[in-house]
Amino acid sequence: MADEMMIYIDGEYLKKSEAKISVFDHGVLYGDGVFEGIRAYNGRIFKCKEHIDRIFAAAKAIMLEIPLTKEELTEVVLETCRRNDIKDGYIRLVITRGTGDLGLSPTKCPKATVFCIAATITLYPQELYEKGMPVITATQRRNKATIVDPQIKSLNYLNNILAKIEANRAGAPEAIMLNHDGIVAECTGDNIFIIKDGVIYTPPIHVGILDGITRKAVIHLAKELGMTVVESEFTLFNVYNADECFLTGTAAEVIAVTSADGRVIGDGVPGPVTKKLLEAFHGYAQHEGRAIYEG
Ligand code: PXG
Repeated sequence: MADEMMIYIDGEYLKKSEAKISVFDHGVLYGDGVFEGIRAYNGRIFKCKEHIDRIFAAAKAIMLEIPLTKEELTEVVLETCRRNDIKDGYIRLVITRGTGDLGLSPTKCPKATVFCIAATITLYPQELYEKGMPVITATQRRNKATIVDPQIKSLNYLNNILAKIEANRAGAPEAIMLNHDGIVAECTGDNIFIIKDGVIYTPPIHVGILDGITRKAVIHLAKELGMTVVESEFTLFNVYNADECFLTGTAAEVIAVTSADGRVIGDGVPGPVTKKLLEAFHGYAQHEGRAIYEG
C-alpha cells in the first residue's frame, strides 16, 4: 500500500500532497468539464465501459476533446486503482477544459486536464439501508435539457448542490428534484424509482435526468427477476401514494425511501421489491466488471 494516496494527473502519478491543478484551469474558473463517479467491487471496476462511454459522450456534448483514447482512459482508471491497492473503492475521474486565461473562451485552453482519484467511499450509514430514509422535495428545479442537459455529468453541479442544501436543512439525506413542469425527475445524486401494484416505475431520460448507470443495471436486474419496469412520467402524488420507493446511484447503490415530504411511503419500512433488488445488485456487483489485477 502506498504511504500516501497516488493521484493521476495528465500522465503522471503524484502523491496526494503534490497533486495540484492550476487556478487558471477552466474546471475551477467556470465548472467547464465533465466527471464520473465509479465504484470498484471485489477487484473489478463496476460498469467500466459504461462510465468511459458516458464521459466521452458528455465531453462530445460540450465539445471537449479528451486527449486519450477510451482504452487509454480505461487504463488510467485501472492503474490509479493498482497504485492505491484498491479492491473496493470509489473512483473520481475528471476531465476539465484545461488551463486557459481569465476569459471564458475555451479556445484559450490548449489541452484538457485529466485527473483520477481512487479512494474509499463513505456510504450512507448502514441504519439508513435497514430502515430506509426520508426525502424532501427541493424547491430548486432540475435544470432543463434545453439549458444544460442533465445527461451531461458536468463539473457544474450547483443546481444539484442547491437542492442538497435544502435537503440538509430539512434533515433529509436526499432531495427529490422536479423538472420544469413539476414532473418527478431524479434526486441530487441518485435516480428515483417507485413501485405501485407490483409495477416498477422510473422517470424516462427525456424528463431531464442523468442516464444513471446504476439505474440501468437495476432495470436489467428487475427484468431478469421477472418484474415489470415502466419508464414513465409521474408526479409527487404517485411518490406519496407508492407502495415502495427507492433510489439508485453509484455511491448509494439501492436505498429505500420511506417518507417523502412527511408522507409515509407504503408501510414506512424498506419494502420487499426494494430489498430483493438491493440483494440482487450486491450479488451482481461482486462479479460484474473489468478486472483491475491480472490473475
Ligand atoms: N443523478 C444524478 C444527478 C447524479 O449525479 C445519479 C443520478 C446516479 O447515476 P449513476 O450513474 O451513478 O448510477 C448521479 C450520480 C455521490 C455522487 O458521491 C454521485 C454523483 C455525482 C457526484 C457525487 O453520491 N452522481
